[in-house]
Amino acid sequence: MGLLLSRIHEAVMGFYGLNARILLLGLDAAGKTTIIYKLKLNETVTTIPTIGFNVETVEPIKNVTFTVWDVGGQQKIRTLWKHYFINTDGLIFVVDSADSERFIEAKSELEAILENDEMKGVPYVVLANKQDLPGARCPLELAEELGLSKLRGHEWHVQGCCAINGAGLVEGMEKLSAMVKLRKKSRTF
Ligand code: G3D
Ligand code: MG
Repeated sequence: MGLLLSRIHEAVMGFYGLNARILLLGLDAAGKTTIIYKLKLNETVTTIPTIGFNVETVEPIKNVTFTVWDVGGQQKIRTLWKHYFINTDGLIFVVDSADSERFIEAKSELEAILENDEMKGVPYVVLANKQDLPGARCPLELAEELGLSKLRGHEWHVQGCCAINGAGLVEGMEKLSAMVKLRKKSRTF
């Protein structure tokens, strides 16, 4: 295994012992599938098609499961989300940093997710993906565009990344596992 891949693998292992359930969401074409493949979890991705809604689950590595789907546009199916939100420990929200035309859409989808009762207090990492593309907004600019500092009630972090070469994915996973651990710890007391 290459050095980068083994580091990514280790970052996922950082969740070890936690029984963590992680959601990986974002608009279509943000880069979710590419990220999952980069995480080397691709061998057993199962797609479960629901009406207008494809949910991908990834075979757990140790105790960490990833559930992936495209959000956006379909108001009606949002009522289905909550079934997948139950017992979520962390959220990874992927954004195409070069697609500024869809920032407003991404922002409202992220807000809709975080407002769900099942997502109360769940920490999240926004992956500012496609940093390699010309015109990509840097992570801080993206955080500003999405109004992240105004969203209350969640620990969060914004991480620049390039899913194609894997840059930034380790850091993003490490941040998320640290936040998930902290929250789990605080809830056991
Ligand atoms: P999704 O699963 O969120 O819908 P995908 O998104 O993972 O299918 O990615 C959508 C397209 O964006 C793919 O291109 C993919 O290669 C590309 N992509 C993903 N991450 C990056 C990145 O970091 N940089 C660049 N330049 N492209 C990226 P195609 O051409 O296959 O549609
Ligand atoms: Mg996909």
